[in-house]
Amino acid sequence: MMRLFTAGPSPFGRKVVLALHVTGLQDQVDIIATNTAEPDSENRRLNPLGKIPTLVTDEGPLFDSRVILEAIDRFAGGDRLLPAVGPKRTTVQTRIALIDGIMDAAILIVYEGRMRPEGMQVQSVLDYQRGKIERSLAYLEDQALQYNKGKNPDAVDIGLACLLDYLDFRQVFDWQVAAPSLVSWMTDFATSVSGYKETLPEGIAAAPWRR
Ligand SMILES: N[C@@H](CCC(=O)N[C@@H](CS)C(=O)NCC(=O)O)C(=O)O
Repeated sequence: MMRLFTAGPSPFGRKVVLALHVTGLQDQVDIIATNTAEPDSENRRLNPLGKIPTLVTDEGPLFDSRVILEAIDRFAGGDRLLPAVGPKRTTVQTRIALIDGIMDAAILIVYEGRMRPEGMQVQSVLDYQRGKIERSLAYLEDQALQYNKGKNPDAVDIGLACLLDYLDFRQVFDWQVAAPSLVSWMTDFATSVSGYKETLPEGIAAAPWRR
């Protein structure tokens, strides 16, 4: 049995849980609710960065989410979450880097509010991260993405769904205004992909595709 250190609200952790659902491997993993702020945690011993997700496998502790999704793809026989080899794989990896980069910016904004004492947040720091989110959403909007992979999303699709829900969950950025075409993308993803509803962060606001 593998063990996954994660937390319900984590968009990076949710990527892994969704990838396990999509590949049918979810029964092979015990999920361990993890508080990243706890100093003496098993997760910190396994992953000195202390970040989640960490997946403990026969091959050792694996992190981060991008690496874990590549491993899950391999455990599931390959060519499920990423194309096997060649330029298509590199293109997908670049798209994953974009989505993860937007998530990092969103998390830094949330941490500015959570970790700095009240009144010590610096607007220019927040704006710098918001700029990344704004430009990246405009870039995605320009691509007029459509979700048409049914039950078999790739690692980019999984990341994008987790990202948009996280932006809503933490109310970091109104992506529906910045990238209106992603509403139908999200609706098609949510209605096609197994595990979408089960993995929603608890307390996320209602939306038509979350019903
Ligand atoms: N690049 C990492 C990012 C993971 C990450 O930032 N996770 C957050 C929770 S969503 C975390 O562990 N934060 C605590 C910390 O940074 O110490 C990944 O893809 O897994």
